Amino acid sequence: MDEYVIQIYDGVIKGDAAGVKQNVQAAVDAQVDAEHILKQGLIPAMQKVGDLFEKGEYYIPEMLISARAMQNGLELLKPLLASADVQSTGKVVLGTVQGDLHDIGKNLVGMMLEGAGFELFDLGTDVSAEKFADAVQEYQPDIIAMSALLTTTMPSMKKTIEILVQSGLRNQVKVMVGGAPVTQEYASGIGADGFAPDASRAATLAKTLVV
Ligand code: B1M
Repeated sequence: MDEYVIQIYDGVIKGDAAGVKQNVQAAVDAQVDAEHILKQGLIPAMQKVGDLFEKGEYYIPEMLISARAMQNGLELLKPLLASADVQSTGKVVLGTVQGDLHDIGKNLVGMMLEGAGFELFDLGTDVSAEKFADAVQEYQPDIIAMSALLTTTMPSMKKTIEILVQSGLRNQVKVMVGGAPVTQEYASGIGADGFAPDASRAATLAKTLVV
């Protein structure tokens, strides 16, 4: 049974999307538990990819390719995980803030979060403060994750936190921020709960925010 899982793990690290899909399907057909495939194969593999990125052995393209391979496998598992009511690591509402259309980094953060076992609600780009607040009420997430790539759109992160405070929602959700112009200092200044400089560390940070 673990033969499949080893191949899935190796496939994600190598970024072999077709191989991962094939092996996840073969494992499912062989009645390997979906949660086992996720927790012993896909999640540890993405953790390893994150480690390689943080050590400077993998770069953004390798991480993206691995994340896509992971997602190929995850898509097959999602319906099985949902019907088995498998506990996720937590729920995250993710989006690029208002006025900002950059989504490559945000998508990578989303993939790493899914790779870490989070249930993801991706609101896309150009997400207003009000839309983030509405999503907190609708999805009841543990975390709101905001990305900004433009210096001019960073204030929208502050505005979102203010709207959460005004609507009485701030205490029920953690807020994490990131994106090339964002710094730890800025995050602390606007009252965010955390900042991560890259997608790998975003997944690590999210895990610490839900314990
Ligand atoms: Co834009 N753009 N762009 N652009 N663009 C930048 C960001 C810029 C730095 C280029 C430059 O001038 N050197 C500059 C911003 C300057 C600034 O304000 N600081 C800029 C500009 C000015 C603009 C326009 C205004 C240009 C114009 O029209 N005059 C315009 C704005 C449009 C808008 O958003 N309203 C614009 C448009 C575009 C394109 C549409 C052409 C395209 C976006 C395509 C897309 O995303 N679908 C684009 C691109 C591609 C870039 C560059 C070249 C690359 C950005 C990228 O995807 N990087 C960029 C210059 C550069 O970086 N070399 C640039 C790769 C990605 C993986 O990294 O997004 O940083 P990044 O994400 C990282 C981390 O930041 C972190 O993790 C990710 C992975 O490790 N991270 C998080 C991101 N979000 C996080 C959230 C977290 C935690 C970590 O927690 C929640």
